[in-house]
Amino acid sequence: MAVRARPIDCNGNHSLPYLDLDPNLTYRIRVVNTGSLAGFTLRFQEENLQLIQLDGGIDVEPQSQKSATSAGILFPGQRMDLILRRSPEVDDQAPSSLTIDLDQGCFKYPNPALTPSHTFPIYYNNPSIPESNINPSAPAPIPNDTFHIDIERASSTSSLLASIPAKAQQTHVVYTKIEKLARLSNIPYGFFNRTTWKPQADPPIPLISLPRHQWDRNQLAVVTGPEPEWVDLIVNNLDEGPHPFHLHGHNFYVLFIHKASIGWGSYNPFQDAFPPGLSLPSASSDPEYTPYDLTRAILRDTVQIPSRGYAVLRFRADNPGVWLFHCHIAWHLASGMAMVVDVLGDIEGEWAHSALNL
Ligand SMILES: [Cu+2]
Repeated sequence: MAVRARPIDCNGNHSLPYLDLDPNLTYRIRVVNTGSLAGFTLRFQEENLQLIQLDGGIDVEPQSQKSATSAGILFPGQRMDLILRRSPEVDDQAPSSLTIDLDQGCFKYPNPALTPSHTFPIYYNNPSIPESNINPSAPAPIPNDTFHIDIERASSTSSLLASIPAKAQQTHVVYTKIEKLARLSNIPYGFFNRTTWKPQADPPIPLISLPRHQWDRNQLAVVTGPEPEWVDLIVNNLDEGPHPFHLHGHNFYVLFIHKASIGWGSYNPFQDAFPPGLSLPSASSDPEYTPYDLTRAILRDTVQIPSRGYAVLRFRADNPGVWLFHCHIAWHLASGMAMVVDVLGDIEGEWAHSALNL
């Protein structure tokens, strides 16, 4: 049953939070999306931005556009580091503002109770602004025609990209979806392949100290083997919505992301001659040939995978452990949209004791 909602004003009559900056200083802004559902974009009125790092310390190639004023979309779990400078054309004392726009791509239906944009004042050289003097009404939103940094199109620095091999040593393919099944009382659950994840319960012992054959039926594992190897993980998103997937214990190179305009948009390299969404190459006899543009890859630990699309993630599986790979939308994880990546275990999964000296 639909329940009527009404707009909720979280600020009430209180003063807006504000930034108090010095126009002569350059600031490093570290942004973390700790949200449980939506991505967001930051827009500044009178400042210029430069994106320097993603996902906690991973350097990106400097942008040629020096006068960008907005950056995003930052999805749940993702981080970005920005350099913020006062625009040189602007009067030192002129007030400015920061607007945060919520991405509505994950909202299936219009929500009249949602205020998707919030604007906050920025003051310069005015450290003693009394709270009561701050205008409680929001500054006018910034027009949309500003230069934008699309962080999805950024690439890592060439030194980071130099270590990607032309081919991975192993390839794994998974499919993910939220499903409402009669056998699960029509309650939506997240799936990887045919498994909806729950914490290990039978027996209730951490996976890391349990031989793999004793893991319960709620654990889907990609097993990378006892030696460090380069792994391609191809994640097909069959769902109607996009999902931000996060891997623990490793960063991965995002080699390609595809969103289908028609059909499921899936890629199975064991069946398909070529990845959908990439142009067919001329016949190549080069054993090092790769369909992906490795000079444009981005190293990350959280990737937004579009609905009816896929992502090709390449990483070196060299950090021993049983690592969760999961959607970072809180209720999707809670409903089982997760699996594990078992790194440096032996064939039976007895590795934990020897590799970690447990
Ligand atoms: Cu999700």
